[in-house]
Amino acid sequence: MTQCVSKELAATVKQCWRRECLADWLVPAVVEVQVTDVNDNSPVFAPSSVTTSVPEDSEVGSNVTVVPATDKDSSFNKEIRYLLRGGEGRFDIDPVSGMVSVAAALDRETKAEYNLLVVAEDQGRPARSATASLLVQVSDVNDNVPEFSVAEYQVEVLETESAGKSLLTLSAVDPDEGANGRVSYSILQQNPSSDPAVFELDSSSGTLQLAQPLDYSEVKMYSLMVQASDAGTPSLVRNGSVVVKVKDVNNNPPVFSKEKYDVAVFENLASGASILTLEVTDRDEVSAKYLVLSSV
Ligand SMILES: [Ca+2]
Ligand SMILES: [Ca+2]
Ligand SMILES: [Ca+2]
Ligand SMILES: [Ca+2]
Repeated sequence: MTQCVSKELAATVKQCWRRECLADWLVPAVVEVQVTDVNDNSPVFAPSSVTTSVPEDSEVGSNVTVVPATDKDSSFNKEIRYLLRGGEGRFDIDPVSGMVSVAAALDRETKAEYNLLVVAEDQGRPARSATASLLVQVSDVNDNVPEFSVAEYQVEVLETESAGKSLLTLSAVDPDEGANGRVSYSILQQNPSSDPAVFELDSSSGTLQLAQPLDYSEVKMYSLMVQASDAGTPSLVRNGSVVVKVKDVNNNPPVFSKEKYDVAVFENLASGASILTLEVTDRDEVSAKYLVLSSV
């Protein structure tokens, strides 16, 4: 203080002091002190780690979350601008509000979570910044229909196979999560139809079994319309088909049209002349052969 006061002024004050006139100098004054802010505080995230989830069918532009930061300085030194790092272009951030939004279509089956970094930077010179981690989990939506491994299943079965015989196992894949991807199987239609149904399908394993005996001479081929449905709400379904070919087994004897044939033949009949046509039927798909076992 002394250094700032001139020698002349100091001498005057001394003299005044001596002359007891210093009171004239003591004038009340208001001193305004302006403290200029220094950017000595970095933005602070609270909390600095956030986990949130967003449905995979969220529209582009829809809000995800805001990860706010504060800054104890004033003016530019506390004015925050937000930036986003990571996210493969799927997310955007509003630089002023810090609102994170969806920037491109999401698909949980392709990528189920994104690790993002939110950066808050004040506008001081030099600027100070802070980062927060943001984990965005993409939640499942039932957006996949179960798909059969083949469009049409084919199987051959001997007509003599008994009920309970496993014929084949259907398999449909649904990449959704939990109930949305849990597939169950059913037979919608059997052609030709029968009551009771000839086939049984295990709804959870997809195993197709024979439920009734077969008969090639009755039905040579069955065609089934099957369905795979997931347990989502609403459920998504896919139809498929199964062709079951019944294979003939020679399990029926040929049957003559008569038990006994009486025929009168002239004694002078030329050898090789035909005397009788035997009518034989066979329920199997084999041609009958004839043997003369004995002649009387
Ligand atoms: Ca600051
Ligand atoms: Ca999807
Ligand atoms: Ca599904
Ligand atoms: Ca899905």
